[in-house]
Amino acid sequence: MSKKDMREMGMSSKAIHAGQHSDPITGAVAVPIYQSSTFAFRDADHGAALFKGAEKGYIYTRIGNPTIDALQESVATLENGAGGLATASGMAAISTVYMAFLNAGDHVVCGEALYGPSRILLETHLARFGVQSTFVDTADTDAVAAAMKPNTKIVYVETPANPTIKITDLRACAEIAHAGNARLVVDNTFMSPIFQRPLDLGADIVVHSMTKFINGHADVVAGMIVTKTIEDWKAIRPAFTTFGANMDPHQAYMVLRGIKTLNMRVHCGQENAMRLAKYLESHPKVSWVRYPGLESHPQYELGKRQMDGFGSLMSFELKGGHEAGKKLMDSVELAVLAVSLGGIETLIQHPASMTHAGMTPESREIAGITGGFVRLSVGCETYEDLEADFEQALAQL
Ligand code: LCS
Repeated sequence: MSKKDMREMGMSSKAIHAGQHSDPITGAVAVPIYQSSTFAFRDADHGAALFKGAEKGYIYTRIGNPTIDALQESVATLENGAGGLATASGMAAISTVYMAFLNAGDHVVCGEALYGPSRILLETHLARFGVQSTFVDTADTDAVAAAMKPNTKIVYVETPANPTIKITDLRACAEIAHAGNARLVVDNTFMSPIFQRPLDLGADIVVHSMTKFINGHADVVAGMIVTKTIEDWKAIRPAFTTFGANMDPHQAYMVLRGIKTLNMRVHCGQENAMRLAKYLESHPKVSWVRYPGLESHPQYELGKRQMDGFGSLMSFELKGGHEAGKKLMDSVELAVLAVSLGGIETLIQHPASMTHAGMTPESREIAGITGGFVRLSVGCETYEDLEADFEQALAQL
């Protein structure tokens, strides 16, 4: 099937088939793991032609590998992008985009509440190289516009954001970024391409922690960059290969295996999340629940407009504060107390003492991450078992 035909298919067909062609030599249906660091040249002329780019082929796995290529094509097709670059981790994807496009003296507008290290990367590390950043609530598009400077090169947005589940208007942010000659980079980890395709909404680059939904089985750390244009893909590649952000072929094989069931998993998780969000919202020990599928979400209408689903991530606040937050962590039995998210299993964590403990207390307060704040990634277990687990755990508070 040609690449063009695949792009016209439904999401499940894409997830199962895009990039995952039968092996031309053996007919293997599953993409083989080309676990080789280097590739032999037929002769000196062949080697020279590959280096010159006059002939297509493989040289060295940091630069290209057939198993990794299959995954790049798979995710780029799902995201409607021109090309993908698979990285060792989600953080490697984000830092590679920055390394490719930023120079000393440039400026980034970034969401104030997002995955902790994504902020620390700018605040602590890129600042050492003369890159300035302004952190704003990107759900407030006026604040994004006000933060733009003549030297702003990137607007970086996570939507829904980790862990506040705030939603950012991607079309509006794309317009603001482009009016200032900057690129809009979107972390699409929380939605996966099944529920949100930022490139279709005007973004220039999507990054993923594929550690989460795309792989989905809590057994791989991996990332991906997808560009809207082939020019941006070519512009990122030198930083990608030189800084060494590439993944390993075995990692690529694992993610290719996981991605086949992406569509089913995210729909199953969403169904459980919707029911559990309603249950938690009506529970007397819970002050509020933030889930994009609840009409009580302040940006419910925006979410419905720009997303094809609501996902399975939510946050909620316990009335009992920090102590209740920690007690709930120790009381759940089926939900697993662990960081990360987007796996087939339900994961729960306490951001104030775990993922977002590295933020200053002031930044946490601005972001609304209180002591009683809980983040929940709902998996694909039998719903009744999940509700029963929360029933018994909340009874212990
Ligand atoms: N982007 C988002 C939205 C994330 O949630 C994470 C990791 C990353 C990027 C980084 O990806 P990694 O390098 O780990 O593949 N989020 C985590 C979390 O919330 N708990 O543990 C990891």
